[in-house]
Amino acid sequence: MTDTSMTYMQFLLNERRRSESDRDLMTLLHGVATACKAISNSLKNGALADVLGSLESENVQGETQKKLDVIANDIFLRRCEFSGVLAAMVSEELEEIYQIPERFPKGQYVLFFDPLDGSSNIDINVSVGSIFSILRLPEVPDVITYETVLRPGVEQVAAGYALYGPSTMLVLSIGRGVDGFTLDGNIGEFRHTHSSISIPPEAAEFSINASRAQWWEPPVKRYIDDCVAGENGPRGKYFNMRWIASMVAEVHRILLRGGIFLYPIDERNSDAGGKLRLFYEANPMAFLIEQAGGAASTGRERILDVQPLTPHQRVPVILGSRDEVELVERLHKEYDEAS
Ligand code: P6P
Repeated sequence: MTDTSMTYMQFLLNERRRSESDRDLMTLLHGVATACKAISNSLKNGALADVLGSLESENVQGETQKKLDVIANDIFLRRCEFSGVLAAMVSEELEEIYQIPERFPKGQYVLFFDPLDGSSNIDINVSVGSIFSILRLPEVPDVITYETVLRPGVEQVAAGYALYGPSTMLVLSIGRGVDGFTLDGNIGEFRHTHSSISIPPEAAEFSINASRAQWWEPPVKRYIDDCVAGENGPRGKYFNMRWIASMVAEVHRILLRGGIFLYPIDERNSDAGGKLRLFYEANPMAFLIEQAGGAASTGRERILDVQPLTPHQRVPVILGSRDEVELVERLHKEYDEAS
């Protein structure tokens, strides 16, 4: 039974004592949680505040920025840059690496973040989230370049997300399992509500943008067709489908009740390498999913083993209940060997 009286900070202090975890990492994780609380506060007034709608600008992804994309990005930068533990930050909303201003001390951590994922859902009041990933640099050069931070996801020391839903939650792993915290508005603190989250190995739900079926590779089409065939098909059981178009919400559901999420490479996104970004979507979610006993793959490779080549690199993402992800990987292997 989870002790819900324990706050996020008490949890972090316990973890630091339990495992001699780095004090600086805990400082950074506190800053991230503070940023998420501030973003939650910005979101909750919705149309009552002048924060909805789009700007004229585009981000590095070529996506029209929502006002809240920029607000959330600024919140992460302001709430974390002064911590004294960061070497740099990498944001989905910034083309260049964010160098820590000279007026602040620097540290050995790099924070990657998508400040507001699923932001196309904001104007229709559907759940969105923030995703973060933390890397510890073995040494800190004077100027951090992309070559410094282009490290595989297996080197992450922590990752997590905030889910701005009916309640605001923060889900975190520092490499010793996955825990969930719910924001208590009465005290302005995240409280420990989910201990040692574990994904069921089997699934009865799949998540995919089915409007792209015409462009899928055969192994993906075979897997989805077999799920849709239900009890009378090769899987011999019914599968339900969910698609929220907010990765944080999909991953949260999968962590709590199992399932599989697929954003595969297809004919339309293959030139870009897929849709979802490696550094601040795929890697942190893969870290969490594996820490909870699931699996995360491109279909052909473990996501955490992908060697990054460019800072805003995109990859195919297939993650969730281990048995399902391994089945999709087998279908890709059979297809590739037969091709
Ligand atoms: P589509 C949101 O833009 C996002 O990056 C993920 O959060 C989400 O899973 C996916 O893209 C939705 O993609 O093609 O359905 O709009």
